[in-house]
Amino acid sequence: MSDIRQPRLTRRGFFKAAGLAAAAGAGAPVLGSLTPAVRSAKAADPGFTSHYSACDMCFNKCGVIARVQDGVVTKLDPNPKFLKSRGMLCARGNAGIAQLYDSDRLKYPLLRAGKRGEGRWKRIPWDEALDMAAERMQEVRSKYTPCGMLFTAGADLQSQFVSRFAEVFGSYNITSHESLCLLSNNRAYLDTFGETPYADVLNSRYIIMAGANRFEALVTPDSMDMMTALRSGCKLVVLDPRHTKTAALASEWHPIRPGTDMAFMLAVAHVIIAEKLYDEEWIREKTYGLEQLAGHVRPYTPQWAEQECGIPAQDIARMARELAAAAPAAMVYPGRRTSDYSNSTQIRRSFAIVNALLGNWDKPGGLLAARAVGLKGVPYDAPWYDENPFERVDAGIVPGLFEHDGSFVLTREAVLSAEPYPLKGWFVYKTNPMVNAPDRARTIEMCNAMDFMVVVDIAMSDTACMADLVLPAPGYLERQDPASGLQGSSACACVVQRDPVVPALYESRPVFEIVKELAGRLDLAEYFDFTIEEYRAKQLADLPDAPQALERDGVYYNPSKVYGIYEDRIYKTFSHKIELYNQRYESMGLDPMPVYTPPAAAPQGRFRLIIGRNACVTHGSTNNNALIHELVPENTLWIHPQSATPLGIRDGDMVEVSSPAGKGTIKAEVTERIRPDCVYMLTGFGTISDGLSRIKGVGASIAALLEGHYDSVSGNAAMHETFVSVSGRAS
Ligand SMILES: Nc1nc2c(c(=O)[nH]1)N[C@H]1C(S)=C(S)[C@@H](COP(=O)(O)OP(=O)(O)OC[C@H]3O[C@@H](n4cnc5c(=O)[nH]c(N)nc54)[C@H](O)[C@@H]3O)O[C@H]1N2
Ligand SMILES: Nc1nc2c(c(=O)[nH]1)N[C@H]1C(S)=C(S)[C@@H](COP(=O)(O)OP(=O)(O)OC[C@H]3O[C@@H](n4cnc5c(=O)[nH]c(N)nc54)[C@H](O)[C@@H]3O)O[C@H]1N2
Ligand code: SF4
Ligand SMILES: [Mo]
Repeated sequence: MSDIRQPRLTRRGFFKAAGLAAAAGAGAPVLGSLTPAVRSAKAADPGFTSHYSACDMCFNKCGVIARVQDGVVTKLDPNPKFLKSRGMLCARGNAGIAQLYDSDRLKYPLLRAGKRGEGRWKRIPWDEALDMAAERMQEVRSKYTPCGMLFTAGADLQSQFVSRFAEVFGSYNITSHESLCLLSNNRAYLDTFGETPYADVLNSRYIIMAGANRFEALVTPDSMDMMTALRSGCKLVVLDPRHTKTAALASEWHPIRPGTDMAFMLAVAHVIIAEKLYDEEWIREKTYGLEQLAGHVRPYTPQWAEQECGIPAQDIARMARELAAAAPAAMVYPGRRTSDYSNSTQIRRSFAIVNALLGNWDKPGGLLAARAVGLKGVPYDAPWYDENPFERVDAGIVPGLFEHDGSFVLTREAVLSAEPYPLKGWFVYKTNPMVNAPDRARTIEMCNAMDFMVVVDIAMSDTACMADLVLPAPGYLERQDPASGLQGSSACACVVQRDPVVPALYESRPVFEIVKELAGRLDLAEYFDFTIEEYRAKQLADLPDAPQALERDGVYYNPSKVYGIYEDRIYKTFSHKIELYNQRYESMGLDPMPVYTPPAAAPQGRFRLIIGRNACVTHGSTNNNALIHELVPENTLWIHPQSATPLGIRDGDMVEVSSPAGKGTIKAEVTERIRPDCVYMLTGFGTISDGLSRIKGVGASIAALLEGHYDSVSGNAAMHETFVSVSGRAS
């Protein structure tokens, strides 16, 4: 762990930090033991140590310097040497202390004492908890084969240990949060460029951002680089049914009709091809299928697209020309979350195709290939279990399922139907499907279908409160994590790791230790016969300079090639070129080029429910944080005045929202920042767990309203396919 020199804390700075921590730690034993008198005495002599870490308040992993005073973390600062976040921490990053010292933290293992979900628990010792978990998992394994256990792990540096455990236990039923996130986007780019891209926002001259919100849905370094790019003259066009903060700062905003982005992109491709705005040499050398694409997009004129997406034809044609003039330092931003529609893969293919046509690839200002980080994998050979079924439980339903991530929505259906075989045990680590998967009622049924469900979390999340056994985990400031390679487009290819800044609080234990203990009890100890220290040494074996850099700077940079990576490389596609036309799709019976079908029209009197982020909130995991709660205390239903007025709904009224999946009561926010045919609400409210003291029952749960649609190619959740009705209600 690094102990780096920092300027001495000023009196004012100390009080600010102490106040922050005190606000965060109401009731927490560590801070509680510091009386105000002790605090001011310390202010006169502010001795503290500083420690590098990586923020975990979202997946971005921004570099952090934690101040520790008398064993207490008093402040989190950004690591100025961490280029991926351009030396910044966001509001959630600053609120990390409130997570560490939250009085709602899980403190010891809890065994269900009442009915499932009832919230009655019995404290048990760790040994008993681990013995029982191993025994119950063994029962599932012998009754239903090893594949009868499902393992679900969220975005985390230790999730690889959960996957490793699942595989040696013998189950290939592993799902990640990714099938609720960006898998259809990944599918589309893999099937066009052979890999998923990073966006060189910093050097771009023209960006079309459709269905992404970089000034609220923060992705580093893109969110910061977008500001810099705009100041240096980059043009940003935003297509979004909502007037987001990104739309507000953009050069142009078009409130596109939801579900019609493909119409826009096909028309852009039409103009580029009809006016020969592409580089012929690029097309000839690097791409496959221009002729087929030219024929395909001929009918998709801007005039046609205007009827579909509502953006004027002359604007579409102008944007196509402007994008082409700026190419290759230009892009249709690839976006991330594509949990939009049941044809999301094909929608995102249309984005990828426009980038491919213009050669916005592997050059400054365009989309970039992954850079070499140099971190080594730590392979292992999982044992073979003869009794196992042939495939994952969600296999064979969609053609483009990712073998290692699966589809949460399809897995849930398999659990409920017990087809093709029963799944009766569930190990959940650091992910919260009760809040983040669509159709909460189905997720509750899924929990109820389990013989045994264990959740490892830092808080009594809605998912944890449905479990049989809940195990308390330490947060990122309390644990040692393996090294992780991060990509930050042209900013960096780097490695970070974590060491405990303070010892783990209460009885919390990291999931690495949990699976190691379970492996020991299940005769699988040989697969976990290492420490994290040893694991890291293997990961860093090819990077001799890394340990010293990590110690000195908190981050190691690999000076690997940024541009021109594909100059002497073939593409990992069927044709070994960038695929405008996808032959593999054709052989699988899929459209080799995206074919437009209009989105379903809203039934009379109903609205399309759309989802999206707030810069201060991460999904469902920070809403209950004491500091963030002050900024975002509840969610509201955005509804346009044209829609609200005929329903007699005024700003601030309580309204009832209902869909075929469920209903909720929420405060209306009557605003022109959304199209009249849509309504919007933030995720993570309307929770049911007693353990979330600040937000239980506050606002409405969007997960309870969303229906469980999925993308027909990748199986990714399709969260924009639900129509809701809204009615006024006396407050
Ligand atoms: N503060 C914060 N930052 C985050 C996260 C967080 O939870 N909080 N989460 C992180 C994660 S995991 C991810 S995946 C990314 C997600 O990053 P984004 O994908 O950029 O995030 P969203 O807010 O989901 O943005 C989707 C936008 O699409 C709009 N939209 C809905 N339907 C349509 C449509 O049909 N067409 C178009 N053009 N637009 C549409 C919505 O109004 C919304 O503004 O954010 C990351 N950053
Ligand atoms: N309605 C709606 N649903 C969505 C989205 C949306 O925008 N709207 N976005 C989708 C997207 S893009 C994504 S990526 C997913 C994300 O979905 P999830 O993976 O469920 O993400 P989080 O809500 O961040 O849940 C993280 C869980 O981990 C716990 N946790 C936090 N830190 C720690 C820790 O250090 N250790 C342990 N053991 N637990 C910890 C939290 O308490 C929480 O229960 O949600 C998807 N679902
Ligand atoms: S974007 Fe914010 S919450 Fe996410 S890692 Fe960075 S500082 Fe932490
Ligand atoms: Mo995500």
